[in-house]
Order: sequence, then structure tokens, then C-alpha cells
Amino acid sequence: MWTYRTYTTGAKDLKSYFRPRIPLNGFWRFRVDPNDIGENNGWHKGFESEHLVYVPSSWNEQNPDWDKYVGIAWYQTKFYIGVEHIGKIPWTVFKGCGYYAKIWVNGLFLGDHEGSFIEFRLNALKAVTFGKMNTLVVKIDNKLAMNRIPPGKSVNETAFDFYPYGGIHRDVYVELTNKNYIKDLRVSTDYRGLLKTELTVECCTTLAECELLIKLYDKFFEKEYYACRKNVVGGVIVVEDRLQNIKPWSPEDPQLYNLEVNLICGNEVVDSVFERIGFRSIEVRNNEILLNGKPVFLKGFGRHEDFPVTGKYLPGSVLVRDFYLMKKIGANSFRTSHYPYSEEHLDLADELGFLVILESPFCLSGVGNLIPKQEIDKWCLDPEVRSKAKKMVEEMIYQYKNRPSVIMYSVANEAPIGYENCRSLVRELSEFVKSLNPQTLVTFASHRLDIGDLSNVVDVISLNVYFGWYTEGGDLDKAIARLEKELEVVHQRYPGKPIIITEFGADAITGLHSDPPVMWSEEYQGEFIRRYIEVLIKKPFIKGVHVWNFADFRTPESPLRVILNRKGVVTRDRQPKASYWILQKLFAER
Ligand code: ADA
Repeated sequence: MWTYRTYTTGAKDLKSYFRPRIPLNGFWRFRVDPNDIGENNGWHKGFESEHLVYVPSSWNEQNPDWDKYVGIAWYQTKFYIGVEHIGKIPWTVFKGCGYYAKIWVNGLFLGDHEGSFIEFRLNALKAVTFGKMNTLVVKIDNKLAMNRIPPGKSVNETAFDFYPYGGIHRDVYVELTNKNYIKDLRVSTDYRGLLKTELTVECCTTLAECELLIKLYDKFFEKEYYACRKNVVGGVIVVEDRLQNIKPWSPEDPQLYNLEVNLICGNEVVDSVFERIGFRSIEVRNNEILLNGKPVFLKGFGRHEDFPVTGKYLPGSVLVRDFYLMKKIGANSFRTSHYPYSEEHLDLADELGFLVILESPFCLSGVGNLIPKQEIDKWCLDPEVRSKAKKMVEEMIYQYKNRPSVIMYSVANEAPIGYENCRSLVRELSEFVKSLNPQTLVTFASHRLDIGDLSNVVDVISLNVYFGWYTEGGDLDKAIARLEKELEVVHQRYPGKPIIITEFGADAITGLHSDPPVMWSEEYQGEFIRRYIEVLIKKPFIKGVHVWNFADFRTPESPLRVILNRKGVVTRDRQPKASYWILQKLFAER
């Protein structure tokens, strides 16, 4: 039975054609508040501002004045709920904003949320006025701090190598439910037709009056495959069956079904939600990653949600292009480096058949540049840091638990596991994931090739390797020799574990060419990737290769970055570099 432990108590945001929604994307009033005077001046009740900003998008690149602004800013919009909805619960739904958000409706505080990449919804019944305009005010605090996940100190002093965009990065809307509603839906399947549905229902009337009607349809709600009625007897209802006539989900054939759940009270449908599901199994056995019982090899990328002007918001059209460019290159997989991506992103992964490593925002690549070495172990022991890291992992799993594309969770990127307290934190997070969701694989991306006894708490070993870039720069022969040697050592250390290379790559400035290949040229990047993959695909214990990165992306300013991290095989505006075609050939061979 799925038990929500500590943090995730709110209702999950479920897909529904039944629940009325009021979209709030568009132009919002906007005001920066560098001295945090807004609340004392009543801005939460509504504020004046000649500035506008578009939602969803980060604020930074929408106005050069806000480009490097990491601080507090205010958003305001209006919405109307007709009197025909009196008696319903209005929820304000935020799919991703941050870093820390506080929400008011008509001046009444509804709640807050920490973390930019996870949805949250707040009951607004006590605040809204039906039949009149309502004012929604959002205070976003995007300051960097060492007790935030991921941590940082200022716009160019971050523990992570991506731009600290601020704002309302993803969709916002108001959704209306009846007082009796479906709070959560968890689905477990396997490729042989197992269908286990766990439902949490919030009911205000006597439960006996209510029942659930669970139906399984094809992707287009045209063909019905299964139906089952179940009385609502207490908060959580479990229904388990095995279906004969289903097709498994896989990258080659991403078969999706719609699981619809109707809550019927007194013969009236009072709520109806659905989830797109796939029947698939994922496991590690005998050093293999098995999808539906067959070995699978992950070919793909570390990605980012990053685009010019929109910042941390990837418009649907850009997502579509990305997925077609990934399909065209022969990829079947990506890691949501270094934070959970949007629902649309995962919708396309489910629909087009990509194997996803879903990563929490616990990214610590540059933590050693922010605090003295002797402080790092103490930082990892900080109870606030530990509980926030755990909360973000739990929220991530809670939100994305029914996705067929999500085969693995990564609890951290480049945590300083050389320090005991940091290692125990990664151990705790990995065990926590397993306790929450034993079916899905767990890993963490390590820049250390020796992960010590953490190999006991992960299913797959994930390594980030840059021989030939940060070391052995310009000397690929030396780099590849070292890669060969080091990987054999890793395999001897963990003979029973599949290994995937979650990062390897080289920066290339588009249009910079050189013969012979030298660093920063397109040729060097192409050569780097070609020689790495030629070695990796010959190693029987290597079960996946993710090139860093799919596309160039914006980073904090640093002498190592030409405005962007340019390790993309496509540019930031999604045009191929020479390495794109080289990789296409290589992926075709595996
Ligand atoms: C690290 C890190 C990435 C990126 C990469 C690079 O491994 O995980 O976020 O910074 O290196 O390009 O150096």
C-alpha cells in the first residue's frame, strides 16, 4: 500500500474533462521588490504596477532590467467564477513556480510552497467571491541561499550549472471540484496486464452513498477494455485485476491507455478524473536493465528546460521539436537533469516512447566552490537541508508516479559523497525512494567513479565522466585510454551492477571549425562523442549512454562558460551541430 509519509498531504493534480477549469496563463501585473517591502505595504491585497510579465515563463529575459534579478517579485491577476459554481471548491493550481511562493486571493493567505519544479494546489474556498472578480496575488522569492535546494549564494555563485531563473515557469489555473472528490490516484501495472488502482477519496457525505466506477479505455476514449464498480468504504480504495487483451508500453511501441475513475454519489457523477497509463515492467537482473523482461540499452541525453526569453519554460512547440530531433538521432531516453520537468515534457515521453530518469533538484556540482571543504560535511548534516531534500524527492515521486516513461529516479546530481554525512544523506534518500515506490529503479548521478557502499542502495550506477575536457583536455588518445582503464576498475568494484554514463561531452561553439580538432570546435566535440561511444558500446556492463547535453543552455557567468554551456549537440535555438549527425550514426549502430 502506498503511504504518504511526511510531506505530501495535498490533493494531486489529476487530469479531468469533468472538472471546470479557469486558465490563468497570460499577461500578469508584475513588480520587483528588492527590499521586501511588499507585505508590509499590503501588496498581497493588490498592488499598482505599470509592469507586465507573461505567464508561464521566467521573468529574467522578458526585460533586460530583470535579467540578473534574483530576489523577490510580485505577480497579480484577476479571475471570475460564476455563481453556477457555488457549492464547489475552487483550487488555485500552480504547476511550477519559484523558488518560494506565497499565494493570496482577495488579500487572504492561502498557503505557500518551496521548490520551483513541483506542482501544488491550494483550496481557495475561504477567499473567493462567486459572481465577482477575484484578485490573485503571488509573491515569488527567488533568492539563492545555502539552505535551499539546489543551493547557491548569488546569481553567479551557485552549486548548479544552470541559470537561476525566477518566476511562474509553468501553467496556472483555477480548478473546481465538488466537495466529494478524488484526492489521489495511484496506478501500478506490469507488462502482463496487472492493473492495480489505489484511490484516495475525499468525501463529505456518508460514504455508503458513494461508489467508484473504474474504466479502462484506449488512448482516444473510443474503445472500452475494462470496467469495475467498487463501493467507497473509507478513504483509500484498492482494486486489483489482471487484463488479458492489453499491449505493453515500450519505446518501440508506446501503447497508452486512459484509466478513468468516476465518483458516483446518490446515482450522480460528482467527480471524474483520468490518468494515461502504460503496461510495463522495469527491473534489474543479472547486471541487465530489463524492460518488459527484455534487456534495454539507454541512448540519449541529459537535457534542461531552458529556452531564449522564456527561460525555464519550454513552450509546447519547442518540446515537439526536441522530441522529433531526439527521435531522428535515434535516442530512446533522457534524464530530467537536474530537476523534475513539466507535465507536458513527460506527456511527450509517455506518448513518443522515451525512457526517463526523473531527477530531484538536489544538484550539488559546485557546492565545493561555495563553502570551505571543512564545512561541506556539516552542511550535509544540516537537518533543514536533509528534510528539504527528502521533501523534494517525495513530492517528485508523488506527482509523477503513474508515468510509464519514468523507469528510474535519481535522488541527486554530483553530491560530494566523499564526505560521510553527504554519503549518508544520499543513502537515506535512495532508501526512502525504495520504501515509497519499490517498483521503480533508483540511482544518483556521480562525478566520483568510486561510490563506495552506496552501490548497495542503488539499482544502477550512474557516472558523469569528462576525461578529454576537464582533464586530459585536447588529448583524446590519453582521455580514451583513461576511460577504458577507469571503467574496468569500476566494473570490477561493482560486478553485479549495470552502469550508465549519465554525462560525457565537450563544449562546441557553433561555426567554430578546426583541423585538427581542438577544444571548443565542432570537430573536437564530434570526435569526443564518437570516441567515447565507440568505447562504451563495446563494454558489456555499460547499459546506457547519455550525452551531455541535448542543447546549449544558459548558465551563471563564469570563465568556463561563453554565456551558455555549449555542450549541446544542438544549439539553444535547436539547430544541429556537426556532432548531431555523428551521434545519429553511432546510435544507429547500437
Ligand atoms: C557536471 C554537471 C552538469 C554540467 C556539466 C558540465 O557534470 O552535472 O550540470 O555542469 O558538468 O558541463 O560541466
